[in-house]
Amino acid sequence: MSWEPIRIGGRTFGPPGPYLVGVLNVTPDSFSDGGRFLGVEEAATHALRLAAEGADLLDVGGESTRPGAEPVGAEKEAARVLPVLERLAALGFPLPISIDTSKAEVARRALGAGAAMVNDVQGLLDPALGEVVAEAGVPVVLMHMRGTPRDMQERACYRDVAAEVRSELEGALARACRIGVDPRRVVLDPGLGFAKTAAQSLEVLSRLGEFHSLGRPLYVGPSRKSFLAAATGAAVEERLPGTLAAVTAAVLAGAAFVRVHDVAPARQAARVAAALREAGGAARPG
Ligand code: PMM
Repeated sequence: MSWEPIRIGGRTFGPPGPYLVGVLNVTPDSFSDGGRFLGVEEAATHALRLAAEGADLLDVGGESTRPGAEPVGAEKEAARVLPVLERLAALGFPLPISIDTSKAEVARRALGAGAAMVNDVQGLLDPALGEVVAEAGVPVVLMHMRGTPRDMQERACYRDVAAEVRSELEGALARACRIGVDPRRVVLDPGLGFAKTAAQSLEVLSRLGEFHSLGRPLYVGPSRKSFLAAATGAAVEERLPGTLAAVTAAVLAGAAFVRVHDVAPARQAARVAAALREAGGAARPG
């Protein structure tokens, strides 16, 4: 669970965490909040609310990654996120911001508009994005998935899901290093719900401790996802309790960052889980 502190936008994020990443989707079609924050003012107001609720970071995305989502072009994606980043900069937004994108052009422009980190659900599959990250010297989240949001669920085929996701993340880290990304700036995410069935996402979360041997801080995004409904059948707007159970499990297993839509309740759950972890009430991850 030990990792070197990582600098994000002038702040230091050291072990053990957990740090709360608030989600701001400026998309018409994200699965749980699509269309809610399309206007720049609504988006900025929501970002300020997430900060006031205790987020440590803000993750801004302009392309939906829900299963089956249609891809959007770089121009359209940039046109959604840049005005929001500019507005947040003008307001003196207090938290570092990551840009959730797999496109080099969007990342480059977002970093120019004040983003301090890149969050790539494709794990730097596109070397051009790797070059942007390496050149800017910013931290990056490499998330595991297979294929694209359009076809990823067809690729949810594993003999040992946790071992294979771990080894593919190791490959993504090596790929990033070859492009020139400093491994000390890399955060790794097993990608709950991406190219995984509900049972596979649950297994990856329950075996998160196995990912510490990668030597990097771990980031997880369970918020409102459909794997939470496997046990309960809860509709997307009813998944907060399930999300908090998953946040608790992730923090007990040593997650450094948890990405959530509902920051205030998740922060309370994460703090209790962290206190339990500290108290030795949980199995210590390896
Ligand atoms: N999940 C979503 C989008 N981006 N990024 C990372 N690193 N990890 C995730 O689990 C993740 C992500 C999908 O959720 P959303 O549509 O609610 O943003």
